[in-house]
Amino acid sequence: MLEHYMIQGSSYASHIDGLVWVVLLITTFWFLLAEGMFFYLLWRYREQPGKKALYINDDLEHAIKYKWVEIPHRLILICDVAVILGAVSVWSEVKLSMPVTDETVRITAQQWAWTFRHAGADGELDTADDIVTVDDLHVQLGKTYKFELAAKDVLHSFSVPVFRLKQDAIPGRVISGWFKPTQAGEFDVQCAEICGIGHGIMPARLYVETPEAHAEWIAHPTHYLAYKNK
Ligand SMILES: [Cu+2]
Repeated sequence: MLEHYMIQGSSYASHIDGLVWVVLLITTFWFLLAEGMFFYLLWRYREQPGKKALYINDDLEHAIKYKWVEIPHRLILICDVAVILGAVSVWSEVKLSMPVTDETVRITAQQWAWTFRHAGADGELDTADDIVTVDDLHVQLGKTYKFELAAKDVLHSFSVPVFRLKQDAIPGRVISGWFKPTQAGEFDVQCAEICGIGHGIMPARLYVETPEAHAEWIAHPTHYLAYKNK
């Protein structure tokens, strides 16, 4: 389902993609320019009868050095600063800030399954109507979720490609983060940290549902239901 990976399914997915595009365009531009110049010079100054090769050391004329080394160097530094500013701004939005959230979902990773504790009808965790599932995460389109990610045994990584979200789960720690789904549908979740022999069979499904469909699921939860009303 490769086309799923093109879907920008969260509020910040397009910001992360934008950053990747900026890096790709900048590096492609400089790569093509540098390689183009390299091959042009190879061709232009190839062996020619009667012409002796010059030995050139670091003692270049200042003007040549400025033109070929310092100008590109400064231009690339400007590109670096642009990438760093973009990266810091996206990192701070996705990882360092916690917006006002509507609901919390608790995610527990273990060898080799994901357990999701959903708030249920009251929107509150740790109450009687929580819905606990294994390998199925149900969220409502447009709601902002806080997640609390834990690992029972070893390192795992909660990866949701359509959200452009990836977060390590570390034993002994509860790591908070957030996401806001913006596309309804059924998507992949995959453990993205080698966590033992069953690592490759540690996927889960993400269901992003319209408010009506989500309310319907809360009323009649299906899919690997672990327990309800407990
Ligand atoms: Cu894992």
